[in-house]
Amino acid sequence: MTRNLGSVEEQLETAGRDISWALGKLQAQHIEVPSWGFGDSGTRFKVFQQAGAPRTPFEKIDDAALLQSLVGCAKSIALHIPWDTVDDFKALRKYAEDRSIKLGAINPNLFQDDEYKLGSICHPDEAVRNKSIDHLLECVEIAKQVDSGLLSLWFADGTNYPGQDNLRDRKRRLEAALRRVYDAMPEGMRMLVEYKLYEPAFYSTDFPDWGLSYLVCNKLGPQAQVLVDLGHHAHGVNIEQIVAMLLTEGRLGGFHFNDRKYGDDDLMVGSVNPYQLFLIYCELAAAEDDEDDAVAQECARNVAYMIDQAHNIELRIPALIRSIMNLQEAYAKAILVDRAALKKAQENQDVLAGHQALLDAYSTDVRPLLAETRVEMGLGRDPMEAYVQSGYQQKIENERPAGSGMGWS
Ligand code: PSV
Ligand code: MN
Repeated sequence: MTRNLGSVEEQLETAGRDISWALGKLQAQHIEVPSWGFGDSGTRFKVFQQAGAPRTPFEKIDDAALLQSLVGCAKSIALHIPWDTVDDFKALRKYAEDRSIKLGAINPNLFQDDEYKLGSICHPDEAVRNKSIDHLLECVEIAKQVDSGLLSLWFADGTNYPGQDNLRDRKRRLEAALRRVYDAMPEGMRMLVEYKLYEPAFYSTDFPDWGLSYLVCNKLGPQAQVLVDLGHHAHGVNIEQIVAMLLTEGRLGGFHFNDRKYGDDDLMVGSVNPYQLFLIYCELAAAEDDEDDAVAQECARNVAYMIDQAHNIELRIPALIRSIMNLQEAYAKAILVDRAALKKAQENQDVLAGHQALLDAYSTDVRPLLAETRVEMGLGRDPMEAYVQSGYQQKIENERPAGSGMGWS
């Protein structure tokens, strides 16, 4: 078969790899989509309603299935409970599996009830803490029913004012609560603990950074790992270094992919800072192949890659397609790094040669390689174009008028 892959072939040869190796790697890439990414969402100023927004969790699965039929790597969908609560989770699972979709991470929601004004598992009132623990335990049960191995936790807990609560007591409360939940998890289930420096609390956040998440996971046991949401850091933080550190400790559990300019903007991943995304994937791709670091290798091979985005002004399914294409490009560039040259440069203390090894991969146009990957998987070369041709947007806009969708309110 003749292929015209441009500079990719050259870069692969330089890196000592061949095309079938690259195609194998790219076909194995997996990205989970969030159920909430399909629905209406907004800022604290306005929720914009789109025609075509899904009205039930089943319709979210329909959208995920259509997306998967175009991209081939979005095999699972994360659920948010109670946003995606149904009477019969086994039926939801069957509905998904009939459409070749797996139900993915279960995300408890501990931030929307009035009782949670001062927090959930860190709340000063034991009754509120117990209510939140019950919800977490319910989510462990749901995860079992839908055959999901992931409980993905984010807490809006924190304080707005100095003196509002005792910071050390709050830490003790969260540790006690998570111990109960951890102990209820079956073998094989993982708890992913997300952190975020601020918002909605403005003075202190109970899980403010990877340090606290790591510390708590370490105390809980091997089934607890850290979740890195790209939008949850202060400006200038070196996220790829956090990724590298967590990999060496075997505690990198997963990602919430998105991008931002200012805060937790939940923009499409790779839309603002594609170079950072590439550098993150460089750490992951290197660890995946690192036979000399068994802990990092095992950890990298089990990372849960999930998108966590809100599409407020753009069409949602195309926005998710664009996000997935950006993730594919970042990963494809990362596997093209000439690691032998990189290692040699580092050993020779050649700063610029090491940097160039990364830039050579980053500058390679991987789009023809990704188009080829899709063709090998029986898909169209361009999922954006395929979406337009599918007529699905018109179909859902006709069937689901604006205002009928489910989502934030
Ligand atoms: C919080 O900002 C967060 O990143 C958590 O992952 C939530 O589950 C998600 O966004 C949706 O609100
Ligand atoms: Mn998140």
